[in-house]
Amino acid sequence: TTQLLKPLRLLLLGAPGSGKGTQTSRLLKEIPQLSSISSGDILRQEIKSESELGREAATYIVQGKLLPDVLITRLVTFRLSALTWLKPSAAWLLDGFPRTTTQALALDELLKQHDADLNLVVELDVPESVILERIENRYVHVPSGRVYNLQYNPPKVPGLDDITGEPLTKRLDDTAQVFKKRLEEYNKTNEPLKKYYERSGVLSTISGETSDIIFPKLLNLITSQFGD
Ligand code: G5P
Ligand code: MG
Repeated sequence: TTQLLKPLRLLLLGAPGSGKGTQTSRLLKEIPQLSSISSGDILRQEIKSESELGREAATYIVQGKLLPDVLITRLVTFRLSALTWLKPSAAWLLDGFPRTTTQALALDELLKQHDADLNLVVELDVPESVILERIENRYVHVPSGRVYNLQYNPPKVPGLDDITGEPLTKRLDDTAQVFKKRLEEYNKTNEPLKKYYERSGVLSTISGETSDIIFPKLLNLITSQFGD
């Protein structure tokens, strides 16, 4: 495992299917000090529990559209504030939020009030051509956010989560048609968001066709800046 000497506050960017969730679970395993929040996982849990918010979120998600900034920002910052994440010493990573510059500004504002900041933003750059197949073979365990792929990392028992033995499900938005829409949304919002983080000097890009290629590069980047 890896020890951090400085608190890492990382945001992972990347197209749908680029491996944000996959890299998140590997980092959590490798760096015990880290916690994570995934906006998509939170929304899928809300949908599963049939909350009012979940019902509203589902109307956007099934169309591959982003939720309104106000709604998602309220949801994620509420979770951030409920944890001890706003202490300057906390080390954490975000997957899927912020996704627009409006969301980025709102998060920065909140962090600034607590003398904290995002200190690393990493874009996972994976060719679109290899992503679609991943999505069609993806199964998820909603309560934990664990992701599987029937070829790449299949569950030990078909259809069941490795840890809890609970059933896996398909995501509502993992069809070829909705995926296309999600990619379009990503391509629209990602450039301005990247520019925003480029200006504050925290943006890095890691390219690779597989998560196995990307992970060591990502870990290297983190240890060179935050490790011993
Ligand atoms: P999400 O949930 O944030 P996306 O679209 O950003 O969803 P997604 O699809 O969750 O991202 P990922 O996390 O980047 O992709 O990828 P992953 O799950 O780790 O990997 C994909 C699959 O490939 C898995 O099956 C994995 O096992 C497999 N895999 C990984 N690596 C490899 C490899 O090297 N090789 C192979 N063969 N397979 C591999 O957002 C969903 C929706 O929620 C709303 C929006 O509606 C959004 O569309 N939302 C927001 N709306 C507004 N603002 C926000 N901030 C929002 N956040 C969420
Ligand atoms: Mg994900």
